[in-house]
Amino acid sequence: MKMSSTAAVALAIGLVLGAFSGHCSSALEVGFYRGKCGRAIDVEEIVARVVKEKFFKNRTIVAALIRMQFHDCFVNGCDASILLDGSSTEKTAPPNLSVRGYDVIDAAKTAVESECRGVVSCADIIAIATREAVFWGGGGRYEVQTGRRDGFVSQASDVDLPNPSMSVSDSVAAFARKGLNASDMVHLLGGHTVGVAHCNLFQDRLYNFKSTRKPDPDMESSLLERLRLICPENSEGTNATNLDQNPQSSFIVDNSFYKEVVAHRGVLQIDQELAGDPITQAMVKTLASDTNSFSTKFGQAMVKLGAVGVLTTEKQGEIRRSCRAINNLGGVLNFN
Ligand code: HEM
Ligand SMILES: *[C@@H]1O[C@H](CO)[C@@H](O)[C@H](O)[C@H]1NC(C)=O
Ligand SMILES: *[C@@H]1O[C@H](CO)[C@@H](O)[C@H](O)[C@H]1NC(C)=O
Ligand SMILES: *[C@@H]1O[C@H](CO)[C@@H](O)[C@H](O)[C@H]1NC(C)=O
Ligand SMILES: CC(=O)N[C@H]1CO[C@H](CO)[C@@H](O)[C@@H]1O
Repeated sequence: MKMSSTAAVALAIGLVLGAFSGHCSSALEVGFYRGKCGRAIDVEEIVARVVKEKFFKNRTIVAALIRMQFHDCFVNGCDASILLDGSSTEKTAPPNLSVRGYDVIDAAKTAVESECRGVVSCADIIAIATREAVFWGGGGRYEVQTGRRDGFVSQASDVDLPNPSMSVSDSVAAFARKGLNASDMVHLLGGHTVGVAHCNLFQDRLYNFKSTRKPDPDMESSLLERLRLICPENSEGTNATNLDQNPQSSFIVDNSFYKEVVAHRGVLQIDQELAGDPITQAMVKTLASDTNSFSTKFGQAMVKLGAVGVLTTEKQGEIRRSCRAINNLGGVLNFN
């Protein structure tokens, strides 16, 4: 076979680039920690044990971890910046409101460090722990990618999460800025099949929707009645209710969320609009009627979310000793 000289040059460049990127190991992969802590130690298994134990004490950690991964990845990439303590870090920004599960990550990190010091990032622990939580929540098992490093930056002022009264098209645009398309968004919002929302985040829909002094006409009447009891008018809105209003399924990671919104039983405005907006309506209907495909699609979307803005080189990020602090700011001291 004779090759043109341009093709030969292109091939040579390709080989050099290939070797170079291999050397930097700049991509996530399934099983990144295999062999990195000695042959006998399975990092994912250590995290899995901790999550399982926590789950059997309190199954609300499923929702807590799913939301934590979303908030971490959406702000500044999946770099565990949401875990950093401090007076103006991401976790202090208003939309964090009740992100939970920090204790699960701390426990998993402690367990991992005791068997394999200084190797496993907090960002990867979030991803592995969330995968385990989805599994115990009934959402099936997806292969989780690892190889992230932990970031150095966490600022409340960077937090630009979508809010629940955003339109579907603005929300699609917000996801697109993170490299996630409309179908990823629809699948990820299926995360609202577990967990709770506090009244102050949807109370307008019950009493004064879009300043009409009327409830949202798109909310089914028995749900409206029920939510008005939980969230009295002019109350502070600190009560909470399940995002998935099917009582048989409120804690289960399944397609029930889509069935509920199709039946006008969505709690958040964005959830309800997903069922009616021409951009997302057909996808929502399909997911609502297909009991089996959701877990696969949700897993794939979580993997894609888990790759947003990741740090993979030594220069970009570190392996934190304590997930709550950057190493050179006392992480090592705190941990020892
Ligand atoms: C347009 C995008 C989104 C908006 C506007 C939104 C909004 C919200 C709001 C307002 C709450 C209630 C918070 C509270 O009252 O404490 C919530 C909870 C939750 N969200 Fe989202 N969310 C979005 C996307 C996502 C995505 C992509 C996921 C995961 C893949 C997710 C997972 C969750 C979970 C699991 C909860 C329950 C948390 C718990 O029970 O602790 N959300 N979301
Ligand atoms: C589980 O955790 C949630 C949220 O922190 C809390 O409200 C609930 O009471 C806990 N349930 C149990 C059984 O401990
Ligand atoms: C969105 O991205 C997914 C996964 O990367 C891909 O399979 C799908 O075709 C894309 N959908 C659209 C509507 O672009
Ligand atoms: C919280 O919800 C309960 C019903 O579940 C209701 O009786 C109570 O008034 C609500 N409290 C506040 C402060 O909204
Ligand atoms: C865990 C945590 O830091 N939560 C913060 C979330 O944001 C609110 C409002 O800004 C703070 O009061 C919480 O402390």
